[in-house]
Parts: sequence; structure tokens; C-alpha cells
Amino acid sequence: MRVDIVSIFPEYFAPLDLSLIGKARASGTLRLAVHDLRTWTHDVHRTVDDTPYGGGPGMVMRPEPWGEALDALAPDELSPDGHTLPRLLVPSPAGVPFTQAMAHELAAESHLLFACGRYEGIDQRVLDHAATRMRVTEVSLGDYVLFGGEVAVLVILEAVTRLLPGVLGNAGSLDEESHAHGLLEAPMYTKPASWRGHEVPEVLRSGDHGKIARWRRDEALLRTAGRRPDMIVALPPESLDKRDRAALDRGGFPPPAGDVAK
Ligand code: JD8
Repeated sequence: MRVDIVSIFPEYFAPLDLSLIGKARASGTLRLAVHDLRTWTHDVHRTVDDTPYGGGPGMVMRPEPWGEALDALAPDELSPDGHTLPRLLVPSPAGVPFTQAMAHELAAESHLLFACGRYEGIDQRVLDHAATRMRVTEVSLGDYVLFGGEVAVLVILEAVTRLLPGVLGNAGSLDEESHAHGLLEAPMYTKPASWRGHEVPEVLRSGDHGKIARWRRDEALLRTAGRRPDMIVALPPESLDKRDRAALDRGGFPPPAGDVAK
């Protein structure tokens, strides 16, 4: 997969040399290039921002450098290697929520182009114009406010890279993961069996694989009900059997109607 990132802070992406993402880059599985938006400015101050039309606080990213950057990285002509246009991803608190399902979707693309905004964001016409030539997705990490898109791109790329063929090896089977089966994971333990007065649950040391699987399922259900009741509600009803329902019932789920989260 080819990935281009445009940002006024290319140094933000230094960690992409490390660990499994660094390995994916070294092996050629991930062909990543980071570009400084100021490459596409022409004034001595390399200006990328200006005051907002309509007034208000802060500054907005000017369209011209972004237009040139996207022209350079997503050329109209089909490139010699037969590549199609990239999928443009623009982190924004106003975007659609980034999910594991979207990570899978993005991992199936051949070319991603990330545009990292700063200040109050990018002039809307950049996205509107890009959308006449390529697929554009404004994407949000979640309901909190960041300074810019860089950290969102690090998160998205990590989620996507680990889904690329050959990156995980056999260590993790992707379909066993929490956001695949719709529940949070049960807690995990390793040696020693006793540590600072806290014991590993006896069942995990019993060697009874049936009992262990049932215990993990119960723990996953109880945790999910307590921390992410929205995920329990979203489960297809047929995915909960009688024993699952009994476990949830012991955990006091669902809470009585009228209870308000605080
Ligand atoms: C991109 C500029 C800051 C945006 C005023 C301060 C994502 N989940 C998320 N929260 N915040 C962002 C995000 C924030 C950004 C930019 C992403 C570019 N800002 C702004 C508008 C309002 N501030 C994000 N993904």
C-alpha cells in the first residue's frame, strides 16, 4: 500500500520508523512518504494560513498550497504503474467516526492520501474541489478536540497497517479481536501466579479449556456491559445465548429503565 501524508509538522511522523510500522516500511508492504505542506508555498514567509471569512477566532488554512499539494500527489493522469487516484482522508472533529470497519476498508485501498489540517481547519473548497476528482472522507477519531490532524493520522495508520497482509504474522488472529466479535476482551494474566497479594484467577490455571472459554466470555460480557453498554445493545440478539444472558443478568444488565448515566 502507498501512503502519502501532507502536514506542516512532518516531524510528527518520526515514530512511523519504529516497531511493526517501521518493519512494514522496510519490507515494502507500506510505501510511506511524508510531505511538508510548505513545499507548495511561494512567498518568503511560506504562509499557509489566513483570517476566516465571516470573522471569528483563529486562522484557516489557505487553499492554494493544498491545491498544489493534491495536484502533485494525486495527478489527474493515470500514473505509469497503472495506479488509480488515491482515497483522500482528512481528519476533522466534524468527520465520520473512525472505526475498525473503516480500518478494514482502508486496508483494502492501494493508495491513501492524508491531509493534516491545523488552526481552525482547511478552507472547505479544497475538499470540495478534491471531491470532483477523487474519493474524499472527513474522518474523526472521537468526541474530543485536538490541535490538528497529525495524531489522528498516526492512529489511523497504525490501525490500518496491522491489517495489511504479512504485518501481524500468525501471532494475532484478527477475527478473535474485540472489535471483531463486538465485545471488549477479558482480562489477561501472565506469571507469576501470585503478585503483590493479587492472584491469577484459579480457572485460568485449571487447564480446563471449556471452563476457561466460558469464564473469558462471561468476563467479556460483564466488562462490556459495565463500560460499553452501547456495544451490548448493538449486538445481534441471536449472538447472545442463554448462558450469556444469565451472565449479563448477574452483572445487573440491563440497568432499570429510568437510570441515567452520570
Ligand atoms: C483536525 C484543526 C483543530 C478544529 C477548532 C481547534 C480528528 N477527533 C478529533 N478531534 N479533533 C480533531 C482534529 C482537530 C483539528 C484538525 C482534526 C485540524 N483542528 C480545530 C476545528 C475547531 N479546532 C479530530 N480527527
